[in-house]
Amino acid sequence: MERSYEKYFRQNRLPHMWCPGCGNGTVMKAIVTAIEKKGWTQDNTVIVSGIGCSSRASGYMDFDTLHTAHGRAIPFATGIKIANPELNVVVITGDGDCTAIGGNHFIHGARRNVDMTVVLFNNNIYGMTGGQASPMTPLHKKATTAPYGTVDRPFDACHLAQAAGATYVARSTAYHVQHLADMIADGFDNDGFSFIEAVVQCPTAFGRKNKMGSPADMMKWMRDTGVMQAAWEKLPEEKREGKFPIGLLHKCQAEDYVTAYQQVIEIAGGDKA
Ligand SMILES: Cc1ncc(C[n+]2csc(CCOP(=O)(O)OP(=O)(O)O)c2C)c(N)n1
Ligand code: SF4
Ligand SMILES: [Mg+2]
Repeated sequence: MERSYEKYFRQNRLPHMWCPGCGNGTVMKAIVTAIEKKGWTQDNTVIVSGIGCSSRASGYMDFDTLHTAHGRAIPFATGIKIANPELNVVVITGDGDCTAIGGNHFIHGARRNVDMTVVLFNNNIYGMTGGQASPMTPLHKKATTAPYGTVDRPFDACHLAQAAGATYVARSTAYHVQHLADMIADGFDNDGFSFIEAVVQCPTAFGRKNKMGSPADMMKWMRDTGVMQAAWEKLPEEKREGKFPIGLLHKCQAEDYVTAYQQVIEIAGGDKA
């Protein structure tokens, strides 16, 4: 039987503002699928987002939600988690939101290993403001700020998350819907900073400028360029050009920030006594 996810969305906020063919709704649905899979509820889950097309998702989702300032979702989420460690905290962010204006918050959230799951909607561009290049726009791709193609080398946000200390790092795409939901659900299981990059099509601001065809063509591009991690490892260097690995990319154990902070509170309380 087809399962209904309607209850997870604020009907009075629909229809959404995303362009026809935008992949943001697919990633939003994957998050909800993962929440349901883990048995999390609308009362014990908080969704926090920054600013951008992708970050509008928090307004459509019927949980306790916070639509914060551009790039600042992770510090807000950190405060929520510290104030009430029982809550499940999910951050929705864009490639610009997370790695440009929010880049510092991102690396320090990972460094502290705050127990939250960050889902980065990577459409390779600033969608909301009309198509400026982001730090994740691939080399030589066009943007309104790079009409001849960008010469800035892009971040690999997964490498960045791992290097900064994230304890779970994965990537998937809006084409690999079930895989994406599974990667997010596995991130929920990690007691620490979990980071999932969801590659997503933006036919309006990125696809059109780079002649990537219809939204369906962009999904085929994700199908053909996203390579499962096991196959990626066997792929010779010359065949990796233009492609990227998807799946679990990194996992390790480290004490999470709330547990460490709790110990400080106990020590400080002990001093007073
Ligand atoms: C402090 C501040 N600076 C700039 C902006 C303008 N702004 C809004 S969204 C955005 C970029 C969004 O890009 P991204 O995070 O990739 O999200 P997308 O729209 O692509 O989903 C910018 C620069 C803002 N809202 N606030
Ligand atoms: S501009 Fe791009 S990311 Fe924004 S709603 Fe339209 S297709 Fe989606
Ligand atoms: Mg973007």
